[in-house]
Amino acid sequence: MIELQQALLANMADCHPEIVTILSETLQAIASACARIGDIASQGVLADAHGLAASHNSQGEAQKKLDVLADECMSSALARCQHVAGWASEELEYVQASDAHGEQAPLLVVYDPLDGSSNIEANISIGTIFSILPHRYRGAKPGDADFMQPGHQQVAAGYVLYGPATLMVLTCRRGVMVFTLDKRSGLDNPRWVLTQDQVRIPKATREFAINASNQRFWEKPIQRYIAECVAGENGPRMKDFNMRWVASMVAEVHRIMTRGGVFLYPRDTREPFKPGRLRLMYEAAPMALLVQEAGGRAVNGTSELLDLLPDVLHQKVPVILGSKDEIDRIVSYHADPHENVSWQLFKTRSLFVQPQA
Ligand code: FDP
Repeated sequence: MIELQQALLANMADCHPEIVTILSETLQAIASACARIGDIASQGVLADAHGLAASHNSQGEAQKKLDVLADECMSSALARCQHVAGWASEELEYVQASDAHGEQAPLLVVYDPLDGSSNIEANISIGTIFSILPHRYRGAKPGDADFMQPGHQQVAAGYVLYGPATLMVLTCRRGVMVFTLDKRSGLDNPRWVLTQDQVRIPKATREFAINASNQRFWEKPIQRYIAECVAGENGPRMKDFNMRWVASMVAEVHRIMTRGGVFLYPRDTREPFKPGRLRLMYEAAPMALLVQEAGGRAVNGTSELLDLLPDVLHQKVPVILGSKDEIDRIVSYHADPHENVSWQLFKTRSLFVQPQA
């Protein structure tokens, strides 16, 4: 059985040994924090991890107790890691610079500690998403500007899925690996066993995931794509499709990693100044890197998610990702000038930026 450290050594065999050590120790710190989050999540009510906390996050959204506990697990692990100069969390308003390592450490970490919060009390799969970026301007503690890097600068990215099994899906830009947590190994030295290597997302699929209750707010290219899927054998696609919606992006992406599919949280007209629901840095960019490394594609409709430069820390974007043939098709619908005049207006850059409070 190959464990995390050994698997990382083999995966990064072409890298300088110092880089391998830095990345491997950082990923092990994150993996240990996630083992702890998974343990708290699995205790549920017994760990007082259900229900609302008495606080709100930076976006003014009510925080769940598990959001707060998960964030504490991640931030305390990162504060101890000598390779991490700073971190940004979906749950925190500002970036955090490491007291001890902020000036010299080579890495920045961005994370969503608890994805799919609405699933907690229903005991449905939830997850953690993380992204590792270079700390380019060493000698000073990192601030917001240091984190504003496009997704293609990521050194590594991954997610942990707290489902029937706890899985970590990881890329160091050399394909995608899946590790399964051996829950009997305990929390002091959790054992993550490599259970799949070089994951490939099938190019073709007959499955899509979208929150269909928002249909009336979608733009025309998405209306067209979903209508054609739903029309099945009788429509222009001449084949039947299946639909799934877990309401946890980690679980949706993992299903796509397992058997292909398309996940869409598109731009909609509910809140024009919030172009999408998902965050670029905490959710979209790390998932895009994983999907691309597994042979899939991830876009906002017209552009690759990995090319988007964040304007603000908590920027939201439309997310459309998964099996390549379907994403190519959806992009072509967005490019069709007859499809959607309002879409062309939306492409004005100023509308992508959320006004600051
Ligand atoms: P959540 O807010 O519950 O953490 O992060 C956003 C997210 O979950 C995604 O994981 C999920 O795909 C989506 O929101 C669920 O949105 P709906 O409430 O529209 O279903």
